[in-house]
Parts: sequence; structure tokens; C-alpha cells
Amino acid sequence: MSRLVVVSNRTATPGAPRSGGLATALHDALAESGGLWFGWSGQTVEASDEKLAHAAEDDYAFALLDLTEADYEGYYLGYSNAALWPVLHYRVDLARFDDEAFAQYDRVNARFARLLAPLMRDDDTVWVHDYHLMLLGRELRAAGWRGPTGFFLHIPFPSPEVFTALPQHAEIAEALAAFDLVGFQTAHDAENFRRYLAEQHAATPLADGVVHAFGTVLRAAAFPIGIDPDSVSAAAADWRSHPDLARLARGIGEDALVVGVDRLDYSKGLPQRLEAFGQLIAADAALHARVSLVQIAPPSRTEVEAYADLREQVDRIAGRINSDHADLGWIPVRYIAREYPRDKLAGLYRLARVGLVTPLRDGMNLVAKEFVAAQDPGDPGVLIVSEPAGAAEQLEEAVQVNPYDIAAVTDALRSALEMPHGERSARWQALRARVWREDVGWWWRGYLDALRATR
Ligand code: GDG
Repeated sequence: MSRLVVVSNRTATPGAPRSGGLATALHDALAESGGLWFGWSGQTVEASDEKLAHAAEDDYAFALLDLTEADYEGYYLGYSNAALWPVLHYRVDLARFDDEAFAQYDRVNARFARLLAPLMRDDDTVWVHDYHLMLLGRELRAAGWRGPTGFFLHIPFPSPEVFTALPQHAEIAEALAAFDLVGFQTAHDAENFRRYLAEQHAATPLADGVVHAFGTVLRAAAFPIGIDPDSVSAAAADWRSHPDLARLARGIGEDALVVGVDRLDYSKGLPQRLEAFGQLIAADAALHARVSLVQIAPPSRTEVEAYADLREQVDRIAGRINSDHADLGWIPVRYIAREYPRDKLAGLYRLARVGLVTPLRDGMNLVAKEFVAAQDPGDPGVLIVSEPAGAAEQLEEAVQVNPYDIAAVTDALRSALEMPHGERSARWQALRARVWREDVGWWWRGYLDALRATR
């Protein structure tokens, strides 16, 4: 089998325990075929150098480059997270378009290619991840690389009307066409991309997601990412080993816990979700001291303006709900803007009666799948998931809501809290089957088989 070269903005930390689902998935893929994981070290340096740090892990190697402070500003904070992230999440209103940031993004993509090219072997397969590196296929081709090269977008691809708001949409699309396979989280995203190519660039659709565009042929198809449900389930079953979870469980007794876990990001719909919970308890005194919400929300990208604004907004809403409704023996909202260990999150999902996953827009949303995997088979909780999360396409038996419709989320919460055991169990069985069948191994194997089959 050919060697796999994975390229992503950040990699797992060489030698450290693998924490995230994606890090574990890519580790397994790399360990199976041997290979190289190439990405940013996480370090910034004052002046650009062309040095790479090398490390080895089991059957594969890491090669890491540093970014300059200007790269970090323009490529990472600027173009990736203040232009691409908002536009691809349909938030054109929050986007900051800056030609210099794009130029820096372009230069960093070119530098990735320049430093990677000498490490490549003729029979390698290259798999590039996510919106930071949308120009990399073009740059690798320009450096003379001809082998199979794929891209996977972890976040949504919006409708063409939204994507065209990006001043550089045509250049990005043409660069994407240098990949053999462009993978998306959902069929809907893949269709949006093909429709964009047809409408804006007179692309011709061929069979099976293949399109002829920009004088070349590429395939655009969906490969929904999954999780490792066994590890989540095992960690969840072990919740009693965490003293604070045991204390929480004693404190809530027979009362119901609603749980949300999200990076503090405007795509996750936190203000609307808190408002929905606030309206639920404001409307129904019988729920007082009977239900509470735990929202874990570790801050991210705090240097981007829109994130600082969001933090203030969420702090304010959570504070207001508590000051309006809390009692000496009851705190309605435990809002924790801090990161928790993965195992503890799994235990928290297990203690919850309801998982409230209401992003305004999300590529997939792994929390929804982790919540399913963590449930007690004998007494499962109810998952509420947003229609505009990629996960909704697979998790049909969840309670699905429009996250902008606060009254509808309040209703969904009420019906989830009242849902009889039989219905909870039937829904969960169906969700469980899907989460286990379409797990993370199914995702990366399916993607790599499809990529290798493009040749
Ligand atoms: C992007 C796309 C797509 C969260 N808080 C803590 C913590 N987490 C973990 C969750 C989950 C992961 O982080 C978050 O994944 P999501 O999928 O929910 O969202 P994004 O971070 O926005 O990820 C998304 C994903 O890429 C994969 O393709 O699904 O749509 O936006 O695993 O459990 N983990 C720890 N502490 C926390 O406090 N340890």
C-alpha cells in the first residue's frame, strides 16, 4: 500500500497521548499504511526560516514547521478564522475581508508545499485537511507533484450565493480543482460545491459526483466523519471514578440535567440555546429546582474580535438567567468557560437526561455523536440536534430543531424532559446503530479508498 501523507494546520502532539477524536483517527490511518504527518508546530517565530522539526511515532513520522508572527496574524487569525470560517458558516456579516490577509494565506499555503515537496515519495497518497489549506493542492501541483491528492473540508460548504461573497471565491475554487477528491461532511455540502462550480464556472457534472471544471476532472462527495464510540462509551460508564461527577450526581438526585459542550464559537448557537433554557424555566415554575443546565464552553480564538464579543454576550445571558431564577438550593445554569478532560465529558453526557446540541451551523458536530455513545443502554437520554448541523443528516431519530427558533427549542426541551422511557429507548437504539456503524474508521477508510480509486 502506498504511504500516506496527512497535511493539516495543527497535528497531534508527537509523543503525547492523543486527546481528540481526529488525532486518534489520523493516527490509526497513518499507523496502518505508514507515512508522514505534516503541519504547523504551534510555535510562532519572529522571522521566517525554512527549518522543519522532525519526530517519529510508531510507524510514521511528523514534520513540523513554525509560522512567523505575520503568518499567524494573516493566514491563521486573519484569512482562515476571520474570513473563511464565518463565510463557510453562513456568517458573511461577521467576515473581515483583507487582501493582505489573503496574500499571507496564499504565501503560507505555498510554504507548506515548498517544505513538503522534498519529503514526498513517488507512490505517496496525500490527504490535506480543512479550510486553512485550500490552496495546497494547487501549490503541490505547481511544485511538480502528480500523485493522488485529496482534500477534506471539516466545516460546511455554503450555498453558492453565500460562497460568492468571498472576494477570492474563484481562486479558491480553481485551487480546489487541483485535488482529485474533495470530501465534505454531508451530501448537501458536496451538492453546494458542485452547484457553485456549475453556476459560476460552467462545470459539467459527470457520474458519481465527478465534475469537469477548470480544464480538469475532480470528484466532490460526502464522507461524514464519525467518532470512536467504544472509547466514549467505556469512559462514560466509568463516570463514578471522577469525584466531582459523583458529587454532581448526588446533588441532582432524581432531577434532570441538560448538557451542552461546545467551543465558545458563534457558530454553536450558545446565546440562543441559553435563552431557550431560560424561557423553559421562566414559563414553568414546576421545573424550578427540578432541572438544570451544564454548559461547558472552552474559549477559542480569543484574539478574533467576534469571539471576544460572544464571550461577553454568553456571560451576560447566563448571569441573567441565574440571577432571575436561582434559589438557595438551585443553580439553573452551570456555565463553565474552561476545558475539561475528555473522559469527564463522557461521564457528564452519561449523567444527562438531555444532550442539547444546537449549533446555528456545523460541519458535523461530534458532540452529538459522543452524547449518543455515552448513554446508559438501560436508561438513555434524549439528543436534541440542530437541523443545520451536519450530524442531523445521519442522526434522523434525534429530536431535530431549528436553532434560531427559540420557542421551538424550548418546546423540544420540554418534550425531551417528558419523553417516556419506551420512546427514548427506541430513538436511542436507532442512533446507536448509526454511530457505531459509521464510526471514525469507516470515515477514513471510506475516504482513502475513494481517493485511491480516483486513479
Ligand atoms: C470541527 C467542525 C466537525 C469540546 N470541549 C471540550 C472538548 N471538546 C471536544 C468535543 C468534540 C470536539 O472537541 C469538538 O468537535 P465538534 O465536532 O463538536 O466541533 P469543532 O471543534 O467545531 O470541529 C465540526 C469537526 O471539526 C470534525 O470534523 O464535526 O463541525 O466545526 O470531540 O468532545 N474536549 C475536551 N475538553 C473540552 O472542554 N477534552
